[in-house]
Amino acid sequence: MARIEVTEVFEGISVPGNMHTQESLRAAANFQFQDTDVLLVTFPKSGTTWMQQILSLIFNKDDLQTIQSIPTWARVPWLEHTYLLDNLTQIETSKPRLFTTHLPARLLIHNLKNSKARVVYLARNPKDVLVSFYHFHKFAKFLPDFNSFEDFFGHFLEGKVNFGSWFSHIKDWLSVQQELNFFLITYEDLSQDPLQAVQSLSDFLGQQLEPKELENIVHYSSFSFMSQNDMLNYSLVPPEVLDHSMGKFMRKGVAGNWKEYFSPEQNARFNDVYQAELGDLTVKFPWALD
Ligand code: PPS
Repeated sequence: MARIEVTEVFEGISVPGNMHTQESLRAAANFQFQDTDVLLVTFPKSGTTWMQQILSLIFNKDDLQTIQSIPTWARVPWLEHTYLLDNLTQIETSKPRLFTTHLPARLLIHNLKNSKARVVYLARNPKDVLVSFYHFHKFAKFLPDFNSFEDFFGHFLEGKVNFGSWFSHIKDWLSVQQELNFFLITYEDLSQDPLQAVQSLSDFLGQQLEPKELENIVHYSSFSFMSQNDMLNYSLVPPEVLDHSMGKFMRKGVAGNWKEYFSPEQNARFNDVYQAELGDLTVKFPWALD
C-alpha cells in the first residue's frame, strides 16, 4: 500500500502519508468555501464517522439508498485527503456540500471566515479520545506503533500524536468561533439525548425535521445500526491498511470507557494538564473527568 509508512508534516502537524500529501494539505489550506457548505471539524476519534452519518442523513433524509451504498468518508470527505478531488464531482452535485476536517483552525480560518459556511465542531471527552486513539493505533497500519498504553498516554498528553495536541485543537477552534457560523456539539450530548442533540443540530443547519424523520436519523446513526453496516464500519478497508484481526473501528461506542484504562496516577496527571490547558475556558463540557 502506497506511502503506508510515511508521515507527512505540514505546518507543524503530523499526519498519515497514505491519505495526505503536501499537495493535498496545501489544497485544504487554500480551499474556497461556499456559503452553503457545511464543515464538520473533529480531533480524531471524537465520533467523526457518527457525525458524518448524521449530517448525511439530515440532508438526504429521503434517500436511504445513498447511505447504504456510499461510505461516510465519500459522502462527507475530508478536505485534506488526497481523494478529495476524486469525490468532488459527486460532492458538487449535492447541496449543501458536506466536508470533514481534522485540521487546526489556524490553517483554515483565513478562507472560512470569508464565507458563511456552517462549521460543526464535534468534541469528545479527551480521555475517551485517548483510549479510542490508542486502540486505533493497534490496527491502523498507517499509524506508528507504541510500546504500551503508558507510552501512548505520554505522547498524547504532550501532543506528539498525529494531528497534534487535543488541547490545542479545541482551544484553537473555540478561539475563532465568533468569527464563524459555528456550532459546538459533543459526543456526550449525542450519547445522552440523541433526539435533542440532532434536533438542535438540524435547527442550526436550517433543516426542518418531522418527528418521524428525526427518529429515523437517530436509528440509522445508532451504534447498533452503524456497527453492523459495512458502508459505515470500515470493515471493507483492505487489511494492509486496517488489520481487522487486531481491532474494530466501531469498538465500544460509549462515553466513559477511559475509566477501564486510566490508573489513578494517570488520571491525576491528565487532570493537571487538562486544568492547565483548559482551566480558563468558560464553556462547560458535559463530560465527567472523575
Ligand atoms: S476517526 O478515525 O477519527 O474518523 O474516528 P471517529 O469516527 O472520530 O471515532 C471513532 C469512535 O467513535 C465511535 N463511534 C460511535 N459511538 C457511538 N455511536 C455511534 N454511532 C458511533 N460511530 C462511531 C467508535 O466506536 C469509536 O469510539 P470507541 O471509543 O473506540 O468505540
